[in-house]
Parts: sequence; C-alpha cells; structure tokens
Amino acid sequence: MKKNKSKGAGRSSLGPSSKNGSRRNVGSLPQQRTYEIPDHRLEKPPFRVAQVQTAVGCSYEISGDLSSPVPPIRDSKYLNRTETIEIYRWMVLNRKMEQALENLYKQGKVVGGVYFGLGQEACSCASAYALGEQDWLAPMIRNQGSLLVRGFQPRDMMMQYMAKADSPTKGRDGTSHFGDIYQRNVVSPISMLGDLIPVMAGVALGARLQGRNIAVMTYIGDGGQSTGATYEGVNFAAVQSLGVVLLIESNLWAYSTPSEMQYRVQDLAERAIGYGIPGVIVDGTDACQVYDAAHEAVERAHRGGGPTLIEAKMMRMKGHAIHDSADYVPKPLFEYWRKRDPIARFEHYLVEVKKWLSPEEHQRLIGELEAYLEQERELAVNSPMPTAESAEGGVYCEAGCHEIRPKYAAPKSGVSKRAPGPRSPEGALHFK
Ligand SMILES: Cc1ncc(C[n+]2csc(CCOP(=O)(O)OP(=O)(O)O)c2C)c(N)n1
Ligand SMILES: [Mg+2]
Repeated sequence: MKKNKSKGAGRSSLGPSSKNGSRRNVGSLPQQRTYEIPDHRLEKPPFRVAQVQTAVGCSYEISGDLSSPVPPIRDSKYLNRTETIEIYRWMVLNRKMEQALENLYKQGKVVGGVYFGLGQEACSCASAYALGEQDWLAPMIRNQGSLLVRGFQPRDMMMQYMAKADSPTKGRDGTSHFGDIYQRNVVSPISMLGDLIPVMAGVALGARLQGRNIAVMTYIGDGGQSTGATYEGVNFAAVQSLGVVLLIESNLWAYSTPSEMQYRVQDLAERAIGYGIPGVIVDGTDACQVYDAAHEAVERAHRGGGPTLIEAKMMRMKGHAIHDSADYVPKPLFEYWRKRDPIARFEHYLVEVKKWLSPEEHQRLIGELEAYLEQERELAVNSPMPTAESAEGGVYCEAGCHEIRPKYAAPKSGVSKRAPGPRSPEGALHFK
C-alpha cells in the first residue's frame, strides 16, 4: 500500500470526459459519434485463437505473428525510484510465495487446491499499491499479491491453504477466500463471479453516506465480466458516481475457454462506453502502466468522479488451478508470454535500464525475500490443525456474531432525522 500521496495527483490520461464518461469525438456528421479508449500498451499482439474440430473433440490453434520483440517497460508518470522498487519487491514476494504454495501442495500439506496468479503479479501488486489506507480492496483468487500489498503475510495464505487453526478463517476455507473489514479494509473474494462488484459499490455508497468519497478496487476476469452481476454492479456505480476501480484481468482464458469465445467486442475496455464511464487499456505485464492507470482511477474516485474500468491485457500462465495442466492452451502462446514475464522485464528495467538497483543490491533484495519466506513457511507448517471441537464454533449464532459495527460513523446525508422506533402505520400501508 502506498503511504503518501504521489506527485501529479489529479492528472488524468483519460482526457475530458463526455456525459457518457469515455472521451467522445463528434464526427463530421452531427448524428455520428465516436468514442476513444486510451490504450497505453507499447505493443498490440496481433494473434487470434480459434477452435478447431478434431477426431476426439476440439482443440485450439493460434494464428498471427508471434515473433515481435518484447516491448520495454513504459516509464511511470507518478512513481519514484523507491516506490518502483517497492512494487517490484511485492511482485517477487507474490511469485515466490506461490512457488512455496506449489511445493507445499506437492508435499501433500495443502487441503484442496492452489490458485495461481503467475504472469499477473504486476496487475495484482501495482494496482493495490495505488490505493490509499482509507480505500477498500476486494481481491479475486489470482490476486494474492494484492493481499500482500494490503498487509497480509505469506503465512496467512500458507496457513489458509493448509487449513491451519491460526489461518484467517481458522481452517474453515482452503483458499484465499478471506478478508479483513476492520483493519485492512479488505472484503473477502466471492466465488460467484461478478458479485463483488455490487458489494464494493455498496461499500463506496456507505462511505458516501458518511460524507466521504473513497476508492473501492476489485477485479474480474475476461470470462466473469460477462455475468449479469458485473453489469448491474458497474451500472449502479456509474449512475451513483461511486469510486469503483474495476480491473478486468484480460488473461485470454476463462478456464479452458479462450477469450475469442467469451465476447465479440475487440477490447473489453469498450464495455465502458456502454456504462458511460472511462475505460482504459494497459499492458497487464507492465507494472508502471498498471500503476498509472490505477492511480488515475483512484484519484478520480477520491474526487467523486465515479467508476473507471481498466482492462489489463496479459496471459494466465498456468491452468485454472493446480489440478489443471492447461493442455488446451497452444504451446506457442505460452512461449510468447513467457518472454513478456512481468518480473523478469521489471528486473531488467530496474537493474539495466534505470540502474536504480545494482546487481548486488538486487541479489540482496532477493536473498532477504527468500529468507523471510522460509521463516513464514516454517511458522505456517508448524502451526496446529484446528481441534475437532472448534468445528462447531462460528456455525450457529453466538454472542456478538450478529453485531455489525459501523466502520466509520453513522450516515450523514440522505437519512431522515426520524427518532428510532417502528415506522408509522401509514408508511407500512403505503407498501402493501
Ligand atoms: C457466476 C459464476 N459462474 C461460473 C463460475 C465457475 N467458474 C469459476 S472460475 C471460472 C472461470 C473464470 O474465468 P475468468 O473470469 O476469465 O477468470 P480467470 O480464471 O481467467 O482469472 C468459472 C467459469 C463461478 N464461480 N461463478
Ligand atoms: Mg480469464
């Protein structure tokens, strides 16, 4: 999480927005309108995935040019040296923590499966880094890096997957489905794809009723963005000007379905036009691009400007979860994106291009992270499993379990001064 407000706050690459949010040009004919979606990528991969029928069913083939050179990292408009290195550090911790989780799974210590954000670390870490302490985050399963940025420790994820007694859900869930609504402003992931969006719009509305504009960040996949809940949530946020920062993790696959079979628009950021909000495209493997777009969206939310949709283009570099070997993905696609690894390219940027880290300093940073992770792993492995008796706790109503404390204060606006007590019979009659 970023501690201080960064320079350049308030600037926006989204340009002047029309009533419909996205930048609008009026064409030469008065009845013609065109809309612009800013695209910050330094390359636009020119390939397509198509389904082909085979004797045993179907498979996927890729066509187009996969030989283009790897683009450089785009300099951030807002991040300084220290902040850039800090984001890199979170990304490496995210990657190495997931490698440790995979090893724990292979050692038979994990209860259930493991989900990975391999290749998506820049999207998770740089986006969450753009949030202020008072903002809220709702990660999805691939955003374990966002949880680290928001103050959770690797031990939390490790104990969660091993269903340990000291895990955030005390052994009741075997994935990263946990949050912390009291200290870290993190809402737990919801399995039903899209449902986090209206929930987060509600969090922003709650803050609005208390007289504050906050940013509420969440994520949705290229598959999940087609759900009705996504539409309802973004539309509600748009109409109410709520500070939802929605990152579409456009990672080319939804389980085994390629994005070509998920939607017909060219880019998912175009959906923003229909919602009447700004939409922007970034290279999801470039942490600086992700940060800049997220920062501008967060600043916009703080100004009460409403939601922003950020499409982060990248590739899911593993299967859906550890049980899925992703054999359906054409191999050249993996090779193409492996060359665009967000961490290797960021290391090159920091050490070779900017020279903000010497090779020795970089080695030290990696060594420190590895030692820290090993300590976390030891602690998680050695912590106890829940007792059998603890299973009945938290199931039925207990003292205090229905107590929902207001997070900040009572509503300040839009609420009548009526004294507490039952509504008048006239009011009840009205609704009959
Ligand atoms: C409403 C809903 N439909 C189906 C599922 C089952 N499901 C879980 S993950 C997934 C694929 C998601 O793909 P995408 O949204 O692209 O995210 P990715 O896994 O690529 O990050 C599906 C179909 C679900 N959880 N919720
Ligand atoms: Mg996907």
